Amino acid sequence: MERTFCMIKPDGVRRGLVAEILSRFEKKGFRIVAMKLMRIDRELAETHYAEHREKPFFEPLVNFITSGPVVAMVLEGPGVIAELRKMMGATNPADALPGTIRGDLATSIDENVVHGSANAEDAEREIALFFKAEEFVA
Ligand code: IDP
Ligand code: MG
Repeated sequence: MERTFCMIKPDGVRRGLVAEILSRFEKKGFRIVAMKLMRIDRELAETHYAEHREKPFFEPLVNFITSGPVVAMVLEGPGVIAELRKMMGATNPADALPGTIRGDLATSIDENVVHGSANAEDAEREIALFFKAEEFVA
């Protein structure tokens, strides 16, 4: 069964959107197989977002993602990697359609509420980066 990595970013936690977002995943039928409230340190943030290291928004992105607790999770379901990306909506909330998480709940590209792995390779890498084997339900 396919798995992906998802994170409710610090703005989502600060704004009290955790239940709203988890509710969407549960209603959709994704299985939550691991989940934790955690603080991301600088090293983890820089590794997680390594693909963006040369981008002008890298420093602000790392500052933001380490600015408060996040809810990290692993979701499981058929086609869950692409399905989650569809539910999240476009990276820039200005382009995200109504009905998507970013379309409904976010207004800024800097603080866009959720992260979801972009593809199977990223999902595998990000799951391993954030979770140990014993953190998964049987
Ligand atoms: P994604 O989160 O939809 O996969 P990515 O392109 O992987 O989007 O970018 C990672 C994160 O970096 C985005 O979610 C967003 O918070 C931030 N970001 C991406 N592009 C920009 C930008 O042009 N300006 C500011 N922040 C950006
Ligand atoms: Mg991405």
